Amino acid sequence: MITIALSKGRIFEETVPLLAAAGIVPSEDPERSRKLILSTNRADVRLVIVRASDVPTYVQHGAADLGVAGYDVLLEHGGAGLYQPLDLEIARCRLMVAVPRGFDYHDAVKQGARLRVATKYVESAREHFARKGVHVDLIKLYGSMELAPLVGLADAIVDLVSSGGTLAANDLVAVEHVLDVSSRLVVNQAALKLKCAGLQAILDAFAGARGPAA
Ligand code: PRT
Ligand code: MG
Repeated sequence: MITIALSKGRIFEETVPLLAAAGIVPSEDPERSRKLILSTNRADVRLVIVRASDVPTYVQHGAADLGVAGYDVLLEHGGAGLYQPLDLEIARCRLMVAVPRGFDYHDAVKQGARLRVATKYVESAREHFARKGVHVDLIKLYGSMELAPLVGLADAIVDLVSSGGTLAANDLVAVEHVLDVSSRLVVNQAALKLKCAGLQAILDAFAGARGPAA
């Protein structure tokens, strides 16, 4: 049995065509079903539906053989026990520093100000501000980062941006690029040895079906 860990939403939707290229068709839509284990058209392949940030943990411990996870999530997890053979070029976005419209971030940095930065991505943020020599106090949040500067919890946020609509709706502007994000295939290192033939066929199909390499 091969177990593949996916999160609902954009990752699931953008992985369906890659699964199809490997001859794998989920038997149910996770948006409609409450089941957390989904069977597929193949008796030897099943899907498990987990939180996006939990995908690396399931694969690391071998509860899933394969998974699809955002690079943002992988950087926070650290990647221990994971083989990362493929950038799937899906669920693309950018990790950005954003501030309320009218706050002069670059001037504050130039003045050597100590900034309070709210984010879910503390590892990536810490590394970014250290590289830039910016003094920050990081405040860990689990969601709705956009709210933090609006109610005085933080001066800035580090969050994912795709269309920019969420920042604009909350009167925030992106002021610095941290990194480009897309989702990657992750594989349990032991499983790759034990289930080599089955997993390699899926890896090859995914590699052939993904978008043009960046
Ligand atoms: O939702 P949940 O708390 O369960 O977890 P999650 O938010 O990590 O999961 P999900 O499914 O929302 O995201 C899974 C992966 O998709 C992330 O790990 C990213 O790698 C990738 N991705 C791509 C995004 C976005 N684009 C994105 N726009 N993840 C989140 N967003 C959010 C962003 O945080 C912000 O709140 O969408 C909002 C901004 O979008 P725009 O279009 O308004 O700019
Ligand atoms: Mg989300």
